[in-house]
Amino acid sequence: MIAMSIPFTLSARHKGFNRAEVVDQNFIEFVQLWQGDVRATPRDSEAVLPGSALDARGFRELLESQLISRHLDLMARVLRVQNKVFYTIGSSGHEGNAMVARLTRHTDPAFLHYRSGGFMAERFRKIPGMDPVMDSALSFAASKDDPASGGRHKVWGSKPLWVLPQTSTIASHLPKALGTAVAIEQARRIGHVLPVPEDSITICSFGDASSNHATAQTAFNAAAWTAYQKLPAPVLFVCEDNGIGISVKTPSGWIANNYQHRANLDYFFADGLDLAEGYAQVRRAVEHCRTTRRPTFLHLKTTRVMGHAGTDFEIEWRSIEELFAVECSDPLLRSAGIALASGLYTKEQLLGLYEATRQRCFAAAEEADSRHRLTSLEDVMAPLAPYTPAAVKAEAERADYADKRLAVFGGEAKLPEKLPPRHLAIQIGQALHDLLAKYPEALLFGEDVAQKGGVYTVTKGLNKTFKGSRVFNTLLDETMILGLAQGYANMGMLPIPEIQYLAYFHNACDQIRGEAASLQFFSNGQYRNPLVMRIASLGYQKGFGGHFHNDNSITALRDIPGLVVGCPSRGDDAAMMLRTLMALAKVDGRVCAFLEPIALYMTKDLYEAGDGQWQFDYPAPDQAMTLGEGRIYHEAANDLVVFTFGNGVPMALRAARTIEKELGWQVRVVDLRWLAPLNDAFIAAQASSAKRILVLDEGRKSAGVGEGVITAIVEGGCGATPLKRVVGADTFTPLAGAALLVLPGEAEVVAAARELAAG
Ligand SMILES: Cc1ncc(C[n+]2csc(CCOP(=O)(O)OP(=O)(O)O)c2C)c(N)n1
Ligand SMILES: [Mg+2]
Repeated sequence: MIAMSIPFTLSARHKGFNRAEVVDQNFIEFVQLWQGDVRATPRDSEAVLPGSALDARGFRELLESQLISRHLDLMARVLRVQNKVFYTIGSSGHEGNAMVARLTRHTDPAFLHYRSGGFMAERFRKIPGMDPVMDSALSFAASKDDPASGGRHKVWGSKPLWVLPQTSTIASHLPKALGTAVAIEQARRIGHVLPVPEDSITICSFGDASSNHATAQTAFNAAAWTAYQKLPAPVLFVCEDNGIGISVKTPSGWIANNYQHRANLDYFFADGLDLAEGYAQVRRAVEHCRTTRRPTFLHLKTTRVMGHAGTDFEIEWRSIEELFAVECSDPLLRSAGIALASGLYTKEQLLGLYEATRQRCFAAAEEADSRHRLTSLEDVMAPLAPYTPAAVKAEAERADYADKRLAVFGGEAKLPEKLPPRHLAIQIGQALHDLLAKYPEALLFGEDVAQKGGVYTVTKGLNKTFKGSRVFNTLLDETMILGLAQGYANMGMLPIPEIQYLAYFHNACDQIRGEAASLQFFSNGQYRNPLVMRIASLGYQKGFGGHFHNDNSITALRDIPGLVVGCPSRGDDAAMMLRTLMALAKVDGRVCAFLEPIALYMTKDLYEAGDGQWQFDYPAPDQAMTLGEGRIYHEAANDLVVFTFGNGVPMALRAARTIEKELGWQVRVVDLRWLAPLNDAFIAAQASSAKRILVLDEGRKSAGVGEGVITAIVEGGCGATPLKRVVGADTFTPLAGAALLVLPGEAEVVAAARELAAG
């Protein structure tokens, strides 16, 4: 540790309201007043100070990175008030994270804390010709030219530097960082070619307060669970401990106490305030992670100067003495001391560099302010949900894997399209066999999916056929299942995670809502995490009752921007929809949800027991379905048109018989099949020829699919057509027969038709 006396007298100016100005002035005064001994100037390859692992060149570059980070912060505080910058959460006090960047590679995927200015400036060095100042300025200015997000968010991100942009939701990136680490290792086992070197690690930084979050704990637990089984998980968790989260202090010593002795999470400490001291410590952690491939926890000591953000006037809620003490721990003062004591810089040179960096940041910011911004909704949404229909169709119908199919299904005669008609569960299983054969990079995983084949045996046999490296059980943690999925996707694989019940998707929803579905948007289409999430869903189960196995809330999925949601009612549709979803993922990088109605898994009959009318021929592998394409039963009928999906389809077909008998109406049933995005034009077209309309929605009344269908009907110009809705109640679902009081039933469909007949 380098002895560091801070030569300030607490002048009146230091009591100022604007702590950014104070911190800025502190640096200048510190250099001007510095009075230590100067050693002989080291050569580039020599230690910057005796005993330090950091050489002179490394120190100079790290110092420059720190200064860039600091002046970006200072610039942001000044230009925010002029409306030239739109973000003031800074990195001041955390600039030591530049060491982590220096000691890792630009191909080590990085998932970064928002205080990563130092890390970024340093990582930029890894590719000559890149300019961290201009790129950051464009991001601060929300310019369309911002290379990270195209002006959608102030976010640390870079495609060439393998920095995947993160959302503002603290800790939400830890599961996918671990997932990416696991994927790096798993690639070899499935013969997948990685986009990064095989010995890469992932870097995941976050704050001390964030480490308490459930999503962080999930990742630590899963990392340890993995390592405990001697499976590799080369993730470097970097906890940037500044001792505070906005205004809440982390109990002193908590991070060390909480993580130092966790089994299978290897703890290292580094002083992020002192480059000379911290460098060797950071290096030990990085080397440990890279060579042992074990989850590694680097506790990086930092501080936070200039408050949480520009809007945080700390002086209003902390004592001046406390603020002053924090400001004295500023790592840039420590770096300045090393710079001067080592003889690498004179005071004039150091202040010259400081001011030149300031000028550079301001010049870049002014330039960024003159660049164009996002000015149309089309521009904003362009990367959200890419869709290239022709390419998706071609991919979905691509059936150039005949040999693999023969091997998977066990010969020509056993190909599913040659077998008698089957029900939903079997045909989903067959389709998944097909898709895993078609896509060697596809993986299927979740709770109980392997040997058991899932709670409903839908995935039975896949584990045997495709082995444990491609079809496997995970730990019981939906957040982590979806984090893993994003990790595999980041590494170019095609994950098919399974969520055991819809209620348990809600438990981990943010991993799709906040994370997976937003990646293309916030990276301006540069990163994508394609995945097809299968969820056993919806009500009417006879075997397994209660709300949590019968949850019918589709709303939470429908309003996730960019998410595709499909819901089949029969096996042949399910097979074709899965092909389309996999093609959407493969071609356009889309995030997809497939809601499998549990109550229809084993349904074989439609009207009478034993009629076998809800079993269908398996569609040959070159058959798929266009996104948004519905299925129409009794197309010519128009006395009544029923819009429905999932369990509603066979229910509506049964009710239609009664209605035809009783009211003499011809009834058309329209299976929407795709619940997000809803095909408004298709709905309006079907409605336009209807004399009466019934919307049968097994989901809940408020904000459910039915509302969207009715809106499409009205906006499509059919608002005058008599219409009724039969829909689930806004309640949780009770156990046993009482469940049917909550959910729509056949009798209610018939009753609604009668009401329409009565006018
Ligand atoms: C899930 C979530 N809850 C709350 C917030 C609001 N928030 C932003 S930063 C922050 C404090 C984080 O503190 P810490 O993890 O220590 O990081 P630091 O800012 O100190 O670097 C909070 C509560 C958020 N972004 N995400
Ligand atoms: Mg903190």
